[in-house]
Amino acid sequence: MIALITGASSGIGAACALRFAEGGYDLILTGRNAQKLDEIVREAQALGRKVLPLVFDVRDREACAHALGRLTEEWRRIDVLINNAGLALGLEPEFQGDFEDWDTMIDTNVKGLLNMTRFVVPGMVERNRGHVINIGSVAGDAAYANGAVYCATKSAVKTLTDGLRIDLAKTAVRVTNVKPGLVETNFSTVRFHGDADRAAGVYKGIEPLTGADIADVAFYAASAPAHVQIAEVLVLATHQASGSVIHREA
Ligand code: NDP
Ligand code: 8X3
Repeated sequence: MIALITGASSGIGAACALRFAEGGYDLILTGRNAQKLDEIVREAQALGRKVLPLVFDVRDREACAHALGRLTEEWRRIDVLINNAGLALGLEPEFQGDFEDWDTMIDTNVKGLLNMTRFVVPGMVERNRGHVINIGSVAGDAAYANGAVYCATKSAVKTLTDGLRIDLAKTAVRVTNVKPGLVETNFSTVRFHGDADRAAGVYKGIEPLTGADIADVAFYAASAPAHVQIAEVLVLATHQASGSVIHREA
């Protein structure tokens, strides 16, 4: 079995790579940072699996087409696509947000996910076999203060996931939206443009989820019997109740 995981060089994607490797999958791992990706490739190989790293930007449609078009017959039969690559940039009121941050979030979280879906899913339909797992977010359920554009991209992920499930209903291909809450990864450092102290504040006073917690959920969905489709899973830290209700110890 083969899983293709986007954004596998860090956080949730890296954890999914290791979980699926442990579970017996060979892996196609993607990301832009070749060095960080290589570390995960070596960890997954140490678990005895074949791993193919592909370095490209999911926003670049030509690069996606090129990378996937060059797959050998052996690697082409992708069983699970995890559309995980994504990011938030900035935390400002909608009327003051940065245009470039908005473009990057929309191009990555929405159009990048669509690029990968468009290139990988036709093969699944042809084989009448496969599973698309999109990493959405609690942020897609409702807007929270200063996060409207990121929330909108994750709301789009929900709609695109539901739409794909509808369009694939006559096939055996399954579609899942895994929606995490606070997960301690590189996410907040990226959001705050490298400000690690500000990022650490996001996880203060609460035990957040880990990438491994989310990887377990994705693996569970992929391992369900063929007639069971886990459509959507909201996964929160115990002291988080919604995108904006978080209980923190003083
Ligand atoms: P990280 O910053 O740790 O990882 C993000 C991954 O996405 C990296 O591997 C990065 O790789 C990749 N990536 C980003 N942009 C691109 C791009 N243009 N092309 C290819 N790869 C890209 O964050 P997380 O692991 O937390 O985030 C993973 C997903 O989970 C995201 O979609 C995020 O929105 C979602 N999520 C995160 C939550 C959290 O609290 N952490 C909660 C809910 C959802 P590289 O830099 O090598 O390109
Ligand atoms: C990431 C979780 O709550 O920071 O999607 O938006 S949150």
